[in-house]
Amino acid sequence: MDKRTFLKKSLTGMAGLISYPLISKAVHPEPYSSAGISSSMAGKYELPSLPYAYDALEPYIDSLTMEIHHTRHHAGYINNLNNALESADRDKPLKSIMESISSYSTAVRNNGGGHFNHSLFWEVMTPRGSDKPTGELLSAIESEFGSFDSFRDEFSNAAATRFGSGWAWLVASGGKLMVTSTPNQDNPLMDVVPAGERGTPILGIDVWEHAYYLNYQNRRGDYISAFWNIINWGAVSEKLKQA
Ligand code: MN3
Repeated sequence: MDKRTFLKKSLTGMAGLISYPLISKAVHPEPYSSAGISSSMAGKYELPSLPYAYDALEPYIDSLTMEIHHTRHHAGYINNLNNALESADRDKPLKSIMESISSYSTAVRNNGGGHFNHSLFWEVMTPRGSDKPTGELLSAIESEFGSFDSFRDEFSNAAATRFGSGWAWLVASGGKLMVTSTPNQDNPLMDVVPAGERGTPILGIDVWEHAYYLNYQNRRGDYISAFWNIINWGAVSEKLKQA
């Protein structure tokens, strides 16, 4: 193969790779709120559209990870949740199911948690992340943790030290803020979580390997550091107000 043919082949190969994420670049104009997740008229939960394109969070989270995470993992939890819920529970808001999760099956706990957690996760990220919150949220963080940097360290540490699969959270509870982490797809709304760690999650990071492995492999710490560039502090502030 001469140099020109080689170059041409390489570029064609690259074009194939580059065009792949563009297939599903649809952006949903309407933001949604994880706080108000309900099933549709048909009594089925549906996959919410992302409020940004799959490649919008690059280079911090790559397009292919976002697409697989949304269309396969999140969609899978929703499908399993729809199959696991008894018909009498289909009209209940997801939040109220979370709050009494001890009376549901393990399948509802894992998949209902998966649906709630991922809906929140998409919502608290943005391609236009700022490095810090402002206003009431910043004051609340500073009064609780001493400084924004201390909060950032505590949250990052909770995410880094969660053994195996799970989530780290910033939680509003009784007018206070705290950092917690939960295993699997549990979250701080669930009545199976220790009482002192229960509350309304207002920020969360998914530390399951599927959330970062394609780009970061075993470097969970690098993924956690990158997350701070894409936090939607406006959405987190809104959740604090509603908590
Ligand atoms: Mn996930």
